[in-house]
Amino acid sequence: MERYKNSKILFERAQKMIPGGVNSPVRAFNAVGGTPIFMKSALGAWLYDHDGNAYIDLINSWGPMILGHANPIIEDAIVEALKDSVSYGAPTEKEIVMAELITSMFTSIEKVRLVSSGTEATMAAIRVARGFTQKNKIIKFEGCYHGHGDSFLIAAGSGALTMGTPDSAGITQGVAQDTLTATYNDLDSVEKLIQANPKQIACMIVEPVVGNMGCVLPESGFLEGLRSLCDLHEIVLIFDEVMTGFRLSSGGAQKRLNIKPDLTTLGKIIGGGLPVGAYGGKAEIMNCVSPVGKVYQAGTLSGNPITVSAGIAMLSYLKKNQDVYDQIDSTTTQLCQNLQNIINRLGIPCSINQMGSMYSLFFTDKKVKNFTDAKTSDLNKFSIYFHEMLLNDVYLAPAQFESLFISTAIDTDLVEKITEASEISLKKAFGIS
Ligand code: HOZ
Repeated sequence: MERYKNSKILFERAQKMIPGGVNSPVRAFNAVGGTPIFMKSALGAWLYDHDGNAYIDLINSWGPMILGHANPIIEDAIVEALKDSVSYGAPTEKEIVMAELITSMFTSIEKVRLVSSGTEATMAAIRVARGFTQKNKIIKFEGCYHGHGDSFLIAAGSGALTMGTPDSAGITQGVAQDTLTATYNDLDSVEKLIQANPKQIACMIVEPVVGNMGCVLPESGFLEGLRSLCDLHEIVLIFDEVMTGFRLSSGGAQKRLNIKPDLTTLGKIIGGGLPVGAYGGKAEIMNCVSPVGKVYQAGTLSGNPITVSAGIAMLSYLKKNQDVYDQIDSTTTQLCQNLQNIINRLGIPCSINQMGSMYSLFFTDKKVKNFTDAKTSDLNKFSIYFHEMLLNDVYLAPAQFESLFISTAIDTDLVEKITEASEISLKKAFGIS
């Protein structure tokens, strides 16, 4: 029987009403070819599709399912909260608990505002930075992705890069000219932009550890250099921790790397996987936000009681159980070591980037430090590898320019299974018998 028969039928049906048949472009499989797989359910480490196939999940909803799928800690909190109605459009005590949890775990965040997605969080953060500094321009980094706000769809990573549209259509020239683009891990490129635009730069936004051109790590001194430049030139430093927050440590990448930004954006995991976002940071900056200050930002579903209940359950668990990080970090290190052994043994041009429970296997022998390096990857070979991994029951991000995320549900037996699948798939991609 055709392995993806029902997914194909669903994809045909979806394309009649939904652009490209998907509600987020990367899912369409354009980068790897073939039919997107329609998921029906998930439990622990496993995803189940509409054809009865099971896959070990290495995306974990792009990060938040850190405790695996359908985890009772999160699900019980949601079920309990459902009894009290799903939305009020009025404040609740739970929002305070959530804010207390976030500010206690991220020491750079003195005040925080909840929103409904990471995109909303990043859009609001740059507006606040502009309101605070009374300056207009922003610096972002080529290949970094900060959601689909207009200002960020210039040299963007993730799906925008994968679809070949890093500079999106529909962005006005006015918006585009206020977005300046620097090279990740290259402080000179940042200094040049600051010098060419004196007293005009409101903020700099960066993924402290990049997930959206594949996993790319900051070199020693890079984030420290950004911090110093921002201090010197009165620029607000924003860390986009929508993917890394509560994943690379209980205090995100900033705690792990010991650098404090002025503002931080969060998402995904702070709702236990439900739609959510947050931005926060220094009180003097956050006090610009309405109704205290003049920067307007609002939302009926901001601080939604179901989302917040799931988020409180997730963050409380992570706060009390720091060993979660030891576990997922060591699982990921073991898996990456196994992959490196295969690469060495087969003598193939691949390289691996890893920090904590995030990693990418790039189809290039270059050590990937920025967007230009990431683009040297052999995307055809990645596609062959991706499909062979699916046949061997492992679900990867359907694009080279994405990070993978490990959950606590992936144990040593599953690491072995992923390793075996990887060896078979790499051999297939490189035509090795
Ligand atoms: N832009 C997301 C990852 N970097 C993908 C979102 C999705 O397709 O679900």
